[in-house]
Amino acid sequence: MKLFYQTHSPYARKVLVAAHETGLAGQLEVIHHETSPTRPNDDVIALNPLGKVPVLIRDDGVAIFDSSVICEFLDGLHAGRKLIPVDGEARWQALRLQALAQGIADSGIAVRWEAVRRPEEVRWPTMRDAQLQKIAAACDFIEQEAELEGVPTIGEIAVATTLSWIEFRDVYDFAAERPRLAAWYKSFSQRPSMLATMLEGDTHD
Ligand SMILES: N[C@@H](CCC(=O)N[C@@H](CS)C(=O)NCC(=O)O)C(=O)O
Repeated sequence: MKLFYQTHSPYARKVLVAAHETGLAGQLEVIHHETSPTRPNDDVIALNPLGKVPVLIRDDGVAIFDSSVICEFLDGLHAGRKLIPVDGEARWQALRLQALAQGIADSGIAVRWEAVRRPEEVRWPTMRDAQLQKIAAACDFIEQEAELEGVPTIGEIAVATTLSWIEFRDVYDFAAERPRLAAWYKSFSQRPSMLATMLEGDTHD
């Protein structure tokens, strides 16, 4: 299988960490692609009309996206412990945590548009601050309510990879005054799956 990836994408890293955690990483040919709404990548658009990575090209040639769908597909390919619990409350907790992490990443990207990516004259600080507020509220929720410890699910993988990007791009200091989240993140970051998939590179608009 081929994975259209980006070395500085939180969503792409989530997929690759999930592949490492499930023992499937060796079956993926990882191909870096730069993407941006302002610089369409025709190779990516040919597979995903939204022009976004990650995209997984299955062995039968069919392209799968987005990151959450790819993770679910990969989770069906192995016989080990499932990253997405098959049923019960654990399933909904994991999927809700993943949704929260996706929302943090989406807001983080919106913050970067207003802070650095848009031409200066069309940046809107009110929107930047509103998106930062969402990130802060989501991090508070995780600090207070999420069950982070224990065997990692797709929820923890999504939170860790999103926070790694928030840290990498210096979007928001999520560790300040959130000791539980900070300690968990530090420990999770030492997992082999995380160490094998460090973020790198610049955004090109
Ligand atoms: N919901 C998607 C988001 C993917 C996404 O936004 N990817 C970014 C890279 S971090 C991208 O390719 N952006 C290009 C664009 O917005 O045109 C997922 O979870 O895979």
